[in-house]
Amino acid sequence: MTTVVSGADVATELSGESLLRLVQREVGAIHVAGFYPRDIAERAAQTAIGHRALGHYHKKFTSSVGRVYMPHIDTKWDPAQIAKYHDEALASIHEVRASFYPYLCPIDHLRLLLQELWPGGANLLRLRGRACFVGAFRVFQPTTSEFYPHNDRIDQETDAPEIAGMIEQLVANVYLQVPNDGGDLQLWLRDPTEDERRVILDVEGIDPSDIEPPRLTIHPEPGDLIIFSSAMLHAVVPAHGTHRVGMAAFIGCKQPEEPLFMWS
Ligand SMILES: O=C(O)CCC(=O)C(=O)O
Ligand SMILES: [Fe+2]
Repeated sequence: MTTVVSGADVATELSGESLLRLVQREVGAIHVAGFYPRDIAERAAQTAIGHRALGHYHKKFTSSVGRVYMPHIDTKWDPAQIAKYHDEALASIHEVRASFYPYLCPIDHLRLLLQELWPGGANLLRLRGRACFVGAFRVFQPTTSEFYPHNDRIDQETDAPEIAGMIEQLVANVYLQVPNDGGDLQLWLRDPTEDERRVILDVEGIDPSDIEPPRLTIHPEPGDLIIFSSAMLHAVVPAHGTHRVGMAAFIGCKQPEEPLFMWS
């Protein structure tokens, strides 16, 4: 993956051009304010907070953050967990979609837009031919939940042949509920060093006092869409007052003429 970031510019529109610039690392993020209606977003946040499938990430620093349905990172190279992830994937996608009915689920909307805007279109990721889940809700508890500086890369989670040729991994978050106080997204706009990479693989986060201040800090509003490189360092600071709730999807990028791939 390239390391060049020419500035800390943020694109405000989702287009084929802004996506190409993000993948080239010419902009630090795409931030579309009001991507999704605020009232429907806030209702969906309540569904996520009370969801029967709300569980937790498995690593030391991320375990305070709740997520609905199994994310790929929790497959942990374990054949039984990999089988479970793929067995449940499509039913989980359908349940997420149904939970928004009669409205369009924001991650489904994004999936359609990427299909239309990216030169090579966009597909659901399949690994060894099996469909992945996409559309995880993430629930940060007030005050206690945070993500330390980390990065996310599918090539650290699988060696399935479908990921060969990926040049960048993005992550899209649609924010459903964000308190006014805290919950900022921080972006460092650089890849982790080899030492940082080892710490992240071990505990899924670097102590924030061990690195320089972030290059970009964004306070999302409910209904906003933010897309950035998940391969570069990023963090979420604690939120105060209410839960911080979002929906997240990873986006794998090959050459522009190849389709994007989405999963959670
Ligand atoms: O919730 C956010 O703002 C971003 C969380 C994150 O680390 C990610 O989506 O990879
Ligand atoms: Fe992340």
